Amino acid sequence: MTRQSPTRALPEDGRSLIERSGFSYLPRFIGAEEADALIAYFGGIRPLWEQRHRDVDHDRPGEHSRRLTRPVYWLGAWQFACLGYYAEPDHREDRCLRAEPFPRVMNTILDRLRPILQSHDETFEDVPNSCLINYYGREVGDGPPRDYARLRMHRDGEPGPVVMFSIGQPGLLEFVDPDESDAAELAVWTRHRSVCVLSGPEFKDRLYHRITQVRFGDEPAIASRIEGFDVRRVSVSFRHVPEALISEFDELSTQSRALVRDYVEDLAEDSTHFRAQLERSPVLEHKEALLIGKRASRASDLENA
Ligand SMILES: O=C(O)CCC(=O)C(=O)O
Repeated sequence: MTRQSPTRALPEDGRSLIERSGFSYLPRFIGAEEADALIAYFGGIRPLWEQRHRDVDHDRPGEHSRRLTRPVYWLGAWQFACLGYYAEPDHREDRCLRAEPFPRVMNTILDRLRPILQSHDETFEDVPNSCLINYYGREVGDGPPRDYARLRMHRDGEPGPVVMFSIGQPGLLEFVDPDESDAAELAVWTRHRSVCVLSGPEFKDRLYHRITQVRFGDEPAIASRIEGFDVRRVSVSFRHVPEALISEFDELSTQSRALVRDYVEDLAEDSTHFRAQLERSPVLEHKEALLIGKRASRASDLENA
């Protein structure tokens, strides 16, 4: 029997509550003051433009690399794109680096969500301990602005419900089954201060999700430390990674440490947490990295002489 291709769903405007089995959309769940505290937090950290792939072979740097569509920052456990994200059941080890804790405002909102998470999956007792902060906006500089306000179709591979906060301009969240059609089976304009919860076989396993556009507007203003980039929406997606699989820097394999070391060095410029992580490098490797750094700066001194 062939399944009928779904017709493209008209987007929900995001002003009203949506409850389906495995999906909740909760408009204005985040209080106005909580939203201000989140915006202040987003403006204080320095997100990274990560590459999807990296080459450890220094003779062919970045050969297969592609930048993510948006700058990101992880809390709890950093899942670097180049290490592959955590996904049950096969992609678990050697990919989650211990990151900074959630700020208090996030924990307060998550505490209020607990009964809703329970109603999604009463067997799942773990609380979210890793979150991805996505900055959507456009690059502004000398040329015409390039809009990066989108996120490719994907599924999140961590076990249990996923929670997503939306701050800023409405983003169009679409759910699709690529085996059936490219048409969205459900589309919602996720508005400022709203929360979505996804769980179960339909919304976590069968359907993929993506952000296809973000509206323009001035309020609320979202400042960021990303150079040459105007942010108009930030989302935070919370997940749970088994605690035993969150590694300190020195517990990652040598290969993984080599792939992410320069990101961790960038993060360490602003973060005592990541400075402490770097200090955990095996002593020889740390000395080697310092030597490479010295050699590189000597080379650039010569070039600039
Ligand atoms: O921006 C959003 O609302 C979706 C975020 C998301 O799908 C993710 O971080 O995995």
